[in-house]
Amino acid sequence: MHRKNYIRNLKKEILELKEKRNAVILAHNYQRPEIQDIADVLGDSITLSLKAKDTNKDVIIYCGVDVQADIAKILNPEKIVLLPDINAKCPMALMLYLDDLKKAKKNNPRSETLLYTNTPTVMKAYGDCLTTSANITEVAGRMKTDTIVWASDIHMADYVAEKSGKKVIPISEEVVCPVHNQLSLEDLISAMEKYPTAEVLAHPECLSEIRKRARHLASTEGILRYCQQSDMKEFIIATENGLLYRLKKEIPNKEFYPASETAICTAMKGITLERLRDSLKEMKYQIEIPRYILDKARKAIEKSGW
Ligand code: CIZ
Ligand code: SF4
Repeated sequence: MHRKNYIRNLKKEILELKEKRNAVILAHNYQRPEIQDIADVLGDSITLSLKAKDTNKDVIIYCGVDVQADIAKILNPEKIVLLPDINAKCPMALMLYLDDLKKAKKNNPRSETLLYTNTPTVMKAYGDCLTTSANITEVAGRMKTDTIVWASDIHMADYVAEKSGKKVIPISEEVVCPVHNQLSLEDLISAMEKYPTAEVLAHPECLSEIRKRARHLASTEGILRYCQQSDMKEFIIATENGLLYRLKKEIPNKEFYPASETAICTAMKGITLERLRDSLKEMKYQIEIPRYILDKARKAIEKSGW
């Protein structure tokens, strides 16, 4: 079959199955273009989580990584939540160990613990608060202690310390998002030389030397809003490159350039149209979370104010 017809039929099949299952398709801003095109809702993890919490559909298909899909289940446990790719595991979350968290809590008994969305779900039973990149300053500000134990990316630890004025103690000095961590200053400088009139926008998971050169730091949704409202016409984007597709599509009168051609998260890209179709067809892979984790994680989210 001609490729175009094949894709058209595949999309038709997905839309029919979506109706049949009474499902909603949520897709992260780092997803492949064809997944973004077929999704009902696009967003960063907090946008998608809140959508999952409020949906009246029976099934939530989460096109993102496992630990984010788990949040959808935590916020709306009565629904069936499906992750179309069993291997969509955030490599940064896999760098975190529960033992390190327990040790850090023991060594800092008077500090509250803040966890990033992209941490193993079992850990979420041990955190006081839970945050995404979009609301991290706000959540850190709500916490009662001036010292915070932090489970996740070390660059985000610096970022939240700068923004909140609190002392932030990462549970491990080795945890980074490999996608943002490989985005080098050399890459950024060469993009800035190539596009001298473009404004630089970066995700807080970037290295400090990148963050310092950015006009604005935000989650992917925050970057999108900034570009919509700005008078500027050209932007260099320092985050996973899936966002560029959405920016170009939704803001066609402006220009967007990647800070690095290699900022691609393979865990996010494992979700394809075929896997999305199979997920709806066979109702796989269903997210299941033990009750004790689910209840504690939901409390941490409520305490965090989202
Ligand atoms: O919080 C998220 O969704 C992440 C990991 C990236 C972003 O800012 O969209
Ligand atoms: Fe994890 Fe980084 Fe990929 Fe996001 S971009 S899913 S934080 S590895």
